[in-house]
Amino acid sequence: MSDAHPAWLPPAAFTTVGGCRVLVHGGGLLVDTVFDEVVRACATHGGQARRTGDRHPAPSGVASGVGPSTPPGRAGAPPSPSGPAGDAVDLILAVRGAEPLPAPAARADDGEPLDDEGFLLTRADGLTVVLADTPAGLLYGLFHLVRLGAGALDVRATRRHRPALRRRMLDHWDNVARHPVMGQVERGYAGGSIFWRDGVALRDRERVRAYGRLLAACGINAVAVNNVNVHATEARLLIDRLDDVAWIADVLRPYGVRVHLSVTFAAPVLLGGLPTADPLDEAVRRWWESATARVYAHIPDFGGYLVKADSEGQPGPFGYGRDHADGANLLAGALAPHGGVVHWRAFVYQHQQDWRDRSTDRARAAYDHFAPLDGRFRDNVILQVKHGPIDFQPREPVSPVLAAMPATRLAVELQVTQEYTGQQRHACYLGPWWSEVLRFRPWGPDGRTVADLAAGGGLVAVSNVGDDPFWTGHPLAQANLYAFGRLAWDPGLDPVAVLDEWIGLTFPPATTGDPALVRETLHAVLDDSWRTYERYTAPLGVGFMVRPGHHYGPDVDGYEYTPWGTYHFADRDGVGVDRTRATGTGFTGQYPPPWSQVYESRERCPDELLLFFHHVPYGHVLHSGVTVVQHIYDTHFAGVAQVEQMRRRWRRLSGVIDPTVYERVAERLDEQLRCAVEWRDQINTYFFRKSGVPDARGRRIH
Ligand code: GCW
Repeated sequence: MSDAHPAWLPPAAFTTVGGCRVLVHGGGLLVDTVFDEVVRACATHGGQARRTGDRHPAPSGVASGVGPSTPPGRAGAPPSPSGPAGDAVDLILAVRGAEPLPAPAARADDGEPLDDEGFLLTRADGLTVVLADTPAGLLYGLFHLVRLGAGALDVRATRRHRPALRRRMLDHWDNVARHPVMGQVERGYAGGSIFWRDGVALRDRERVRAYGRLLAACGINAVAVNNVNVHATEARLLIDRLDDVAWIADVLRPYGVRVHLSVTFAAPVLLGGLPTADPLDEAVRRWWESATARVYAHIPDFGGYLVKADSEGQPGPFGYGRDHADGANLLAGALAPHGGVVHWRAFVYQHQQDWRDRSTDRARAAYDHFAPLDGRFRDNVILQVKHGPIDFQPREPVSPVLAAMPATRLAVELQVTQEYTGQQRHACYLGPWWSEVLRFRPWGPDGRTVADLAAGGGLVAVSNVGDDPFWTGHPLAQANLYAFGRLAWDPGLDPVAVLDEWIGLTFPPATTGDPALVRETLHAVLDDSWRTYERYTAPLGVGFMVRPGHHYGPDVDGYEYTPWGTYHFADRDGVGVDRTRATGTGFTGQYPPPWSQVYESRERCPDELLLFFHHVPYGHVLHSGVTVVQHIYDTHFAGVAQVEQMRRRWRRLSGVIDPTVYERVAERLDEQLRCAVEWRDQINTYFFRKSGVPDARGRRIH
């Protein structure tokens, strides 16, 4: 095993499964994976692993009945019914297929189809049965049992499980060659890349395999292996460095994770020597077709391309006077015969805006570019839309693009890497934020949710993983990666319950000095940490106010006079961006009712988004009953007090959990507090100086 932290798959998480007599039934690569997992768990925890229904010979020594006949720790367990070979079993994991199911599994089978990745969990004849139609379904069933822990043997009701979203994908913003400004991983806060270093492929099989395993265990099934900003070295992955991509695909395949590649729209020029990359040019079309055929010759189950075009300097169809449907359809055409998809990003805006120009609103850009194209995209184009209209701020409304494209497959893009939420130096559990986004109903209470709208495309997130021993720099940021996968599988899950799962797996009771204290402390630190972060940073949805460039820490006017289109317009009277139809940029008109009306109205707009939609006087009274400026002071004092409290609580775990985890988190909480104080003082001082309004409670403002 790699020396990386086991994250949510420590050996102790397999105590129950590994203590059972397990029968795995079925054939194929992913069933081999399931069997390997079970064999390994049983070797650690004293159970037995057997396999049937596999037409390929199993590895020697594990084919039939290994381990003691009565597993340790199970003395006195009720006698179990017989498996097909006459040996007792506690647990069957079986794929329905050509070969007959073991008898108890056959009795549990209701014959209803289970979907590509789904499984059925039931209890029959005193044993637990997982049934799937595909090896992938079985793999997800196994990890579900792991999550259940002891509950895996106490299944009371039959339940079918299937993912709500088909593609659950992580985008790695990993560069192959270290970028002079952005480094090895753009917006990466966990060391280098697990795939690439200084221009070469790392090929660390153990690490990448361990990664695939973690992804499968939380439900993720696709990965894009390089940054959406495709520089010269990365562009070559498509042609002469395909072996590097194929290697990653080979290592991730046993865990059901497919590989995607970010490509540059200019590839035909850059790599093919053509004079143009015009999407309507015949030679360009042929070039993409043959390049894509070569990709599939290397990687038969290749997922497809990911493209950032005409955005922040990346080339795109606009360069040839074409639109984004022309661009996306070109690549989709090349991928279609092979079953691949193109994830085409909707993050297109004018990044060289004149701050004096009040008519351009960055929030409007994605809708203005893409809504008119609805219906023109091929079936295998997935329009990948950032969840908010600006850029992964700790608070934004949901992007109006999601409600504007009924004839287009949509994927929602989240940011697990904490670019704007503390950069993995701050503990900030994002599950509750994503859950709000996924449950949001753009047409009001009776309409569909964002998760429904993404069902045909998927949920995508920018990865927070690097070569750091804890994977994510901040050990508690692992919870974000885990929660992303789980919410992509089931957006209806309660994010605090997901956190609880993560705690149980990552800190198994048997491995800590005081399981109840560990659980309670992690909840106390993380449950509300996103709202805490929101309290001490930019207020009421106005966003940014971060240091330009690296985006860490406060700088209230840092972006105010820049070309990036992220302004707050604070003056002596008030603050916020007027995005109304009546007097502002008209952005509110991009929403369907009721939100177009709710956001338009200062009175009805939710407090937490007030400054995103309105420019209001400092004395404007919020629904909460306090004025805007008093709210700013109150939340900033409260946010810091909460971080102090988080830090105090964490200290109680000293000597109770793994000291390396304890120390790393403790260190980061010190930095979080330092930074939160800086945010509080800069924001409060700024607004006090602008408004001249003193704090009603007389606290110290500088
Ligand atoms: O949030 C911004 C980041 C850029 C990133 C861009 C994008 C990959 O600051 O670093 O570029 O979004 O999403 O394309």
